[in-house]
Amino acid sequence: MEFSRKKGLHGEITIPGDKSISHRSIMFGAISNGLTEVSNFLTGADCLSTIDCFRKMGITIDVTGSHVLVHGKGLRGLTAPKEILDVGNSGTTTRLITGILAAQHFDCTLDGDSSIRKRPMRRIISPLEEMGASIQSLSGNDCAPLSIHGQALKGIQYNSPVASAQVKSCILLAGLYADGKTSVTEPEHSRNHTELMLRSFGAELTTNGKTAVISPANELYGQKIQVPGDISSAVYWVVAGLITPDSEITIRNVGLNPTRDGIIEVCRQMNGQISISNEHTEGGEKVGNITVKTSDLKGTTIEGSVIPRLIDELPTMALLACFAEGDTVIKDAQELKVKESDRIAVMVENLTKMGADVEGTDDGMIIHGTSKLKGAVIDSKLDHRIAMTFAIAGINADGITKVEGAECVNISYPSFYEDLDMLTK
Ligand code: SPQ
Repeated sequence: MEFSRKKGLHGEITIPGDKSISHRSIMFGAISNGLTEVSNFLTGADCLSTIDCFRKMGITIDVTGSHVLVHGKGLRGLTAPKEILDVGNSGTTTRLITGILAAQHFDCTLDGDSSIRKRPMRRIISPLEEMGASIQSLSGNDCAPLSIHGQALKGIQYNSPVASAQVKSCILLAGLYADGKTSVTEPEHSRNHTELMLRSFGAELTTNGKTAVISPANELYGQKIQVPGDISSAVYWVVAGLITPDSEITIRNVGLNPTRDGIIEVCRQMNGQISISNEHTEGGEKVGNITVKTSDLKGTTIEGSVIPRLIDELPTMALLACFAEGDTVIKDAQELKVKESDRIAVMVENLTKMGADVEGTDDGMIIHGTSKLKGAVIDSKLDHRIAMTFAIAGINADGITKVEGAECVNISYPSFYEDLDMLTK
């Protein structure tokens, strides 16, 4: 798909539902008693993979547009799948579902696409093994395909070496089935949707600083869930509004959970004109409208505890930094290397092709702002966040930018190009 320079992005936009919350609504609904009703569900390919996996384990799930009904069968109601569970491109499906599968009364195999087959699973296999689980990486490289032999589990106290909501959630889900309390302590706070949602489904879960503790559960209960807009999808319009001349964009109904809102803080630090209105709470999650205007940006350092609060937005923030005066340093973000692609290497390679002045480091990037990009052929590596970031780069560059594999936006934001058309008309 090709992109060329645009000016004056104006309008209001409503982005699709949050991917993390959409996945969890299916998983937690499936293992609860009764009906879970989900509104504004994200029908991106990743969340459809989660639905597909639970259907293969006997759960009826009705999808009508973004309205989803999950007919839960309780903690012990899943049945052995007859086929391999296909997680597609989704790391969240892989890691969270493994926590549930480790404790079932059946065996199964889980596999995904070529990107999933490279993503590290040792980070969940080790703590689950400590709980008594039996999980084998069939290629012997600690990646999918994974063969899971359901077992009785015991509660553990786990000190996670990484701030990862997927690791934390996997262990907490396994903890629902364990014989005693299970705790997870993280080096920094990662997103806390699992904690908030499991509590609302009836789990006994407490948090104390960076530690979450879950008790074994007898039953969970189906819930009504209103999914807020995904801040990780809002970031494309936030950055487009800040860097495209003569622009003002309002993004409505965005989830502003404090464990996810790092972009607001960093955009302000960079002198971005960004404001929040109509802030309120919906189903335990903070929500509001974000308005951005074209801004004179300055470089900054992005590091430490803010990193897990904007980890998926960092590629797009690196583009933002190209349009800031001075240097922006991104540190402590080595996790970027193990996402759908190596997001440090892919950003450096593609931004450099567009004429940006950027260096990759072991744990991030250093971007010397130049405010000038030129069109190039971009290999998205089929990473949705890379494809969307370079669409926004393309409308702010001289000449033509061609994004290869552009259709991968379907993973998290199927209507991305229609929304881009709407804002650039
Ligand atoms: O699901 P997947 O493929 O891992 O998706 C990504 C993304 O960019 O959409 C990461 F590549 O989001 C993760 C996120 O990075 C979603 C997530 C979650 O829902 O719990 C948590 C983060 O991952 P992690 O490894 O830091 O826990």
